Amino acid sequence: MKPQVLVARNVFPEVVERLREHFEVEDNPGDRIYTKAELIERLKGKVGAFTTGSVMIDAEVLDANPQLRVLANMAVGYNNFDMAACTARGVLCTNTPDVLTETTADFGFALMMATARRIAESEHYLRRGEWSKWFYDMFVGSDIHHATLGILGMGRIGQAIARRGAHGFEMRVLYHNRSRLDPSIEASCKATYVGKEQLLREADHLVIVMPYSKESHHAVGAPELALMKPTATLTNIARGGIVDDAALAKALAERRIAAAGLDVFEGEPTVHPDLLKVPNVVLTPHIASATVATRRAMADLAADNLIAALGFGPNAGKPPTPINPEVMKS
Ligand code: 8YV
Repeated sequence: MKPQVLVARNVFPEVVERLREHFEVEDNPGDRIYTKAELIERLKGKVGAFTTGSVMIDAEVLDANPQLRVLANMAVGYNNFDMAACTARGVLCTNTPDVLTETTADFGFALMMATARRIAESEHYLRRGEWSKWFYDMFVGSDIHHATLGILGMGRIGQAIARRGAHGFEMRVLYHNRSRLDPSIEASCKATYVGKEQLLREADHLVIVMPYSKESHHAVGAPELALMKPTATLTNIARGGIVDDAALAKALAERRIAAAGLDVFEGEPTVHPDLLKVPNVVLTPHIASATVATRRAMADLAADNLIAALGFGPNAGKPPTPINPEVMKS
């Protein structure tokens, strides 16, 4: 009898088939979003789970399923896992870094550009049939090239955005991070480390790429927005909850900053109603990693992790991208 695993969301059928070579798989082709009670029930008897960012795993879920050994998240972010609870119970967690870095950076840059150059707002105007003549200040925005790019969170994706800005658009790049990067990385990104306050004050375009945690909750709220230039833009491709969406909607409505581009939201897929009312925000439904090739690479890596962590395949016992490898030693 093969070990049982749960594939908690719908994914590429080929990836599910690959999992079936090693496991009894309960999949979710209807893509039902399980309630916590349903998730607990579905996990019964399963030693592993293939999850995405919407599948919340906490101590209650784990305690109801003490047989669970491995959680493979198809995402680089893993704030849907209570890591302390997983590690304390010896549950190995994996994520999908690297494979989505460049794709996500492309999107972050695109969203920043759409925001600065008012692409969505002007398209809506055209579609409404309001375009009747050219005028000199029609949808004037702000330049990207030679402007100051401020990056909050300088991990792999932040660095990839910095490289695009510095080398492609000759931007001045400032960053703030929990820790300062190695000088060789700073040099390759042409990026200068500054304090958070200086970053907020000097950025023409602020891009948020930091991970979400209790500590980063509302890292950008009313006080931080108040430091920004009235001409500045803010782009968030990290996680909902890092920005205080209500405070941002107010700042946008009062034109205290020029515009925002948001791919992630507090409580998504619900979007703060005030954000839907302001014109100077570009809103996208958490699609920064959404290219066919990258989503497939993420699914493949999550499957590789699940297979290897449960002791199968060519890398048996050596999952490629563990989050808490310390549980493998115990
Ligand atoms: C995913 C993401 O689309 O990888 C991440 O952390 O935010 C996105 O790439 C999403 O989380 C699905 O799991």
